[in-house]
Amino acid sequence: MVTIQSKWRYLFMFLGIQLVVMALLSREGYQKRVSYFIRIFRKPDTTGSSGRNHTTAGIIGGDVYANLSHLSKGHSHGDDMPYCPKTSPLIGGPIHVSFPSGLTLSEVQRKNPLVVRGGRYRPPDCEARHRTAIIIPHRHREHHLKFLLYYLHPFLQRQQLNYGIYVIHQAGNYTFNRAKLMNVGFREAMREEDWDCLFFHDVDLIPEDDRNTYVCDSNPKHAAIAMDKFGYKLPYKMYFGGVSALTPLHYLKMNGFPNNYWGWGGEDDDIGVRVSLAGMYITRPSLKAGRYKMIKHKLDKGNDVNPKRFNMLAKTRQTWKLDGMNTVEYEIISRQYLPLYTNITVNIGTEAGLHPHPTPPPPAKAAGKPAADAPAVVAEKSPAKPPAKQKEGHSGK
Ligand code: BGN
Repeated sequence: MVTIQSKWRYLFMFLGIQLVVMALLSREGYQKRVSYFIRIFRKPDTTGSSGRNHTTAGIIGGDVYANLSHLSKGHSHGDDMPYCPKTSPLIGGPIHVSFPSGLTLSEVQRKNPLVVRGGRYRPPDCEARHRTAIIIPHRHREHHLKFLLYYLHPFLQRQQLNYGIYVIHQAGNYTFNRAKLMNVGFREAMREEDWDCLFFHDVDLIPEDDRNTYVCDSNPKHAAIAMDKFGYKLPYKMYFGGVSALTPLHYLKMNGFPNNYWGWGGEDDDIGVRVSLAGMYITRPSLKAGRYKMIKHKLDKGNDVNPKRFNMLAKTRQTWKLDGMNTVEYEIISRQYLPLYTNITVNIGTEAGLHPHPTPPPPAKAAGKPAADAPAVVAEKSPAKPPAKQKEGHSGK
C-alpha cells in the first residue's frame, strides 16, 4: 500500500516537473515570437547611425561607418609600418543599406576624412596587403554614384585596403558601352599605379556585407552573386554581371573586355565566356557575403537593349582575340582628381569608329544653302532589329 502511494507521489512529481519545463519552454517561444513581431513593426533606422537593424530579407545589418571613428590622420606612412593583419579587425559582416533623401557629396566627404584627392585611401595605422582599383562606368547617374560612394568608401576602409576609385564617364550621347569603358578604366588606372586587383563595378550596386573582400582570387572573381533583384541568388550559372574582380594578368590573358557591345545586355556574358576561353574559371564568394542591393531605376536613355547581342555572343570564340584590350581606341577628354574619386571623361566613339566620317551634305545644302541643322559628325545609331547576319559581330572596328 505504502509503495503504491509513493509510486503515485513520484508520478505526480514527475508530471509536475514536466509541466513546469513545458511552461518555461513555451514562455521562451512566446518571447521569441513577440520580439519577432516587435522587430517587424519597428520603424527602420534610416540615418544608419545606430547599431544594427533589419534589411528587407531579414538579415541584421550594421552601420557601415561604425568601426571607423577611431582611425585618425595622425600616422605617417613610414618604412617601419607593420603590415595590416590578414583579416581586418574592422570587418563587421552585414551592412544596413538604405537610401536617405538629402544626402550630398559634401556629407560623404565629411564622413570620409582620410580619403585624399582622386578618391585614394591607405590605412593610417598599417601597410595594406592589397592595392585595389575600383572602375565604375558611368553616364547620367550622379544620384547613384553619390550613394555608391557613401557606402563604398567606408566598406573598403573596413577592409584595410590601399584603394582608388575611378569613374569612367562616357562623353556624348551615343549608345552606352559598359565593357569598352571598363577597358579604358583598366588602362588609365594601371597607368597611374601598380594595382594588383581591379574591381569592375556597376554604379547602382551597393555591397551589403563587408566579408565580401575587394581583393582578387587566383582566378577571375564574380562578386555580385546575390542581388536583391534576383532574390539574393545567381540568376543563372554563367552570370558574370554587376561586380567582378580581376588581376591585371587575368585581364590581359583574356584580352580585356569586348569593345563592340553598344547598349544593354550580353557584354557580361561575353566576358564570362572569355574567362573560360582564356583557360581560367570563375570564383565566387559565399551567397552570404556576396549580397548586393540595387538602386532602383528605369532603363536609361542611350542604353537601349542591344539587339545584336545574341549573334555577337555566339561568336565570342572567334572574336575574343581580335577585339579587346589589343584594339581599344579612345580619347581622354579630361581627368579630374576630385575629393572622392578620379573622374575620367572619355570619347569612345561610336560603332562606326572613333572619328566616324561625316555624312556628305545633301546636294541642296552643298549648293549654297546653310547647313545649320546638320551635325558635324553623324553617328550611326544601332538599328532596332538585328541586321543581316554578315553585319553582326565586329561593328566598325
Ligand atoms: C542576361 C543578359 C545579361 C544581363 C543579365 C541580367 C543577354 C544575352 C542573351 C544571350 N544577357 O539575359 O547581359 O546582365 O541578363 O540582367 O541579354
